[in-house]
Amino acid sequence: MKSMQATQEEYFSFLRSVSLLRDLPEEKLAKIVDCLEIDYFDKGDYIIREGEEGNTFFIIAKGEVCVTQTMEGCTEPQEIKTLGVGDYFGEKALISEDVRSANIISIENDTQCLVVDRDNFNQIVGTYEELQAYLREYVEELSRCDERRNAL
Ligand code: WNU
Repeated sequence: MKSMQATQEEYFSFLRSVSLLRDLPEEKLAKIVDCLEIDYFDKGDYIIREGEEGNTFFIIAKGEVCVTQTMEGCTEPQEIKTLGVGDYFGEKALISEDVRSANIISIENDTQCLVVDRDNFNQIVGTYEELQAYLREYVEELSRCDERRNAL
């Protein structure tokens, strides 16, 4: 029977297709492949809960998720965007050393996420200045988006 598990090589070329990782040196990408875990989620599953502590970074390998967030004046968290294959999330809690700032909910069955823990994330991103600078800027932009939404 053919294994359902993708080969290391398939992960390697998938990761190369992720815009964030496009310019990473070969050996760093290989390191991510070595430390990867895969998590599977069904429709409606919470991958991340706003306000909880988090120590992981995710890359979507299959399926779709939606991002929702508490908003002033709303009783229910509001949907702010959807993410699909090749998109990533969870970097903000790691970079700002804060709790999770939004919910991430699987909106398909069999959504698959590649998961990188904080230590590996720091080793990969922390030793690659351009990537670190890019993510820091992006995270600041997200905070501004959060403020703007709540100011409406
Ligand atoms: C947003 N506000 C906040 C997204 C993913 C990656 C990048 C946008 Cl580089 P976390 C919750 C996660 C958070 C982000 C993600 O949700 N997120 C947002 C927003 O407008 N978070 N506060 N949009 S999708 C996205 C840019 O990854 O990281 O660890 O957990 O706080």
